[in-house]
Amino acid sequence: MYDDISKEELIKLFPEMEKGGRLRPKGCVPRQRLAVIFPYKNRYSHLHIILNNLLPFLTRQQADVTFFVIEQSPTSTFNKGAVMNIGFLEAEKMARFDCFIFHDVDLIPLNDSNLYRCGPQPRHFAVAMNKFNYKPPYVDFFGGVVGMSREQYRTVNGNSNLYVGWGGEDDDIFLRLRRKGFPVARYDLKTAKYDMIKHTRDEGYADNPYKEIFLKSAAKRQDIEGLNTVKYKVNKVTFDHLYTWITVSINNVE
Ligand code: UD2
Ligand code: MN
Repeated sequence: MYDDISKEELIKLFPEMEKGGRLRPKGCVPRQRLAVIFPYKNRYSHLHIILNNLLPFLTRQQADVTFFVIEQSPTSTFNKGAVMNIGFLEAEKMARFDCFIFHDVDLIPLNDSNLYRCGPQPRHFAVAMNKFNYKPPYVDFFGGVVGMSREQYRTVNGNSNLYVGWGGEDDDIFLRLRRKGFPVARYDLKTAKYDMIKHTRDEGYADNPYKEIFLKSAAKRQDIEGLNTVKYKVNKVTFDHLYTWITVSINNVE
């Protein structure tokens, strides 16, 4: 299931999807409507490999889910926190989603009991990964795949937009959650198990050298910087068969 697959093959495999990338079960109306948000830049093959895995997985979980690809313009350094904020805001404009799942484009869930739904606590889904010998790398790890309700994401003021380059944004939102009194929910290591498709660091995605400094002020900044201050421009929206694809520029950088 980790082999490359073309978009055309995927469309043939999942003809029942609705325009804009919505999958929903026949014969029942799920209680939650999910938005899966992929922060994305130049990972075309990963995107289709992950969909080849997530589509059957979420079909088995009887999910009503719409996929959003939020693509940052190619010339600027990737800012995953800002891209996730944009995904949340743009998805909100399209429909009333109950649950937002922010999903690395290279993480494949391995256990069907890892239920993609939101609850009273924000959930960290990707606890155990091949990359870290199927154990969390540290106690407060909140990276990879996480789920939050609309209210939870709004209460913490989303992600910080300051983390340009690799690292830190996941620890920042963990501190935001803690400050607002949200304990994080996690399934056990057998359930919350993932494989990361093997990859090297993307070009132009160097470690953010300021991440430790920013993390010190995470709690102080939280209400004045985040979802309520993200500056962006939508360049194009495409309602494709497999996903709603939104290309964006951040902070006036084309
Ligand atoms: C870890 C975290 C991830 C994030 C990152 C640091 C895990 C499982 N995940 O991932 O959640 O916190 O560290 O910021 O530990 N992306 C692109 N194009 C790019 C760069 C990134 O599409 O050029 C997206 C893509 O969805 C990718 C995600 O951002 O999966 C995280 O980037 P990564 O896979 O390079 O980082 P990684 O594996 O160290
Ligand atoms: Mn990765």
